[in-house]
Amino acid sequence: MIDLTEFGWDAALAAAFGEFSAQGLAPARVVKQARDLSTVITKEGEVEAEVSGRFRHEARGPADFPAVGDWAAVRPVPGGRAVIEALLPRRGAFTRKAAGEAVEAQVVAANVDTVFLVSGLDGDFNVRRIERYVTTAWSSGASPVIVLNKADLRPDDLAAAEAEAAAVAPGVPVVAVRALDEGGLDAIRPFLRPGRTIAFIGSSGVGKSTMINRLLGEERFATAAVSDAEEGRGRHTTTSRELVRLAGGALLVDTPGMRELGLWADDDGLDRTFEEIDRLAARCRFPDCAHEGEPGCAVRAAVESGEIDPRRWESYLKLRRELRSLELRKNEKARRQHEKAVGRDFAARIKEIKRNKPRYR
Ligand SMILES: Nc1nc2c(ncn2[C@@H]2O[C@H](COP(=O)(O)OP(=O)(O)OP(=O)(O)O)[C@@H](O)[C@H]2O)c(=O)[nH]1
Ligand SMILES: [Zn+2]
Repeated sequence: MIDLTEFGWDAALAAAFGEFSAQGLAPARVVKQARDLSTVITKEGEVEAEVSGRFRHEARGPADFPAVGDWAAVRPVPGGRAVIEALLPRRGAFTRKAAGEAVEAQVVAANVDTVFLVSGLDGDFNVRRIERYVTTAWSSGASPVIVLNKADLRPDDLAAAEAEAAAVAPGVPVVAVRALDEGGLDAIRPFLRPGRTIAFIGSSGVGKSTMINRLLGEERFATAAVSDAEEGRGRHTTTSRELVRLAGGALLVDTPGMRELGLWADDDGLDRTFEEIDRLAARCRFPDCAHEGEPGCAVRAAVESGEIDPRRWESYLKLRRELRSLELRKNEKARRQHEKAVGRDFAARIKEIKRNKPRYR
C-alpha cells in the first residue's frame, strides 16, 4: 500500500474527495501525462489511466484535461487502464497560452507549490524572459524561485548575473547552481521540502533534467514514483511531463523545455513582478493613471529620473499590453461560447414546444 500523503495528499483534499468516495472512486495523482494517456499513482501503485467518455464530453477545453500534478477520482479497472472520472479542483496551475492563434490555456503542471524558473548562465540568460516567467509563476498560485544553472560557466561575473536577476524580481529568491558539480545543487535543497511539489520550468537545454537526475541519483534506490523501466533509462523523457518523488519527500516535476512562454497570467502576477512600479503607481495624481503621459505620473517621473530602468519599464508596458489583449480575446471567446450555448438552449426550447404542441390543440 502506498501512503498518498507522501505524494501531497492532505485533509483538505480528502474533504473535497468525499462525494467521489461515495461513488466507489479512488484518489490518484497524475504523475505523468503524455497525449491522451495519464499515469497515476493510487494507494495500490502506479497505473495507466484515461479519461471517461463523459469527462471528455464535458471538458470545455484542453485545460480541463488531466495535467501532471492533478488529483483525480479514478475508477479502477482490474488488469486494465483506470478511468479518470473527474479532477479535484486545482489549487493552482502553471499555465501557458497554447501555441498558435487560439486563445487556449495549456496547463504545464497543476497543484504546484514552488516553481523553479531555470535559466542557463550561458546564452540563455535573459532578464526580460525571467520577468515573463515570474509573472506567469505568481499567477499560477505557486511561489517562484529563480534558479541560475551552469554557474560554472560564469565564474567571474556570477554575482552580477545574480544581482541582475534579483533586480527584475523583487522578493523572489535567486540561487546559482552547478548541476554537474559535486555539491553544486546545495543552494536549492532548502526548497525541497517533504510533500512539496516543485516544478522545473525553463527553456530547452538549461539543465532541468540534469538537475532532477542528479537529485534523484543520490537517492535513486529510495525513489517511489519512478518505475523500474524508467530507472533503467536513467534520463527523463522531455516529451512528457513527469512527477517524481525524492527519498527526502519532495515531489519534482520535470517539464519539456519551452521555446517561448505564451503569456497566460493576471494583473496580480504582473503587479507582483513589477512591485516597485506598482508601489509608485499609488503616488500618481490620478488613481486610474495608466502611466502613459498623464500629468503627475509618479511612474514616469521615476523612469525619467533613472530610478526605474527604462528597459524594465518597457518590459512592463509590453507585458501589460499582452495581458490586455489576452483578456479581450478571452472575453470575446467567452461571449461567443455563451451565445452558442444560448442558441442551443433556444433551439432545444423550440423543439420542446413543437413536441408539446399537440397537447394544446
Ligand atoms: N556546464 C554546465 N552544463 C550543464 C549544467 N547543467 C546541465 N548542463 C548541460 O546542459 C545540457 C542540457 O541539459 P538538460 O538537462 O538536457 O536540459 P533540459 O533543461 O532538461 O532540456 P530539455 O529537456 O530539452 O527541456 C546537457 O548537455 C547538460 O550536460 C551545468 O551546471 N553546467
Ligand atoms: Zn502614473
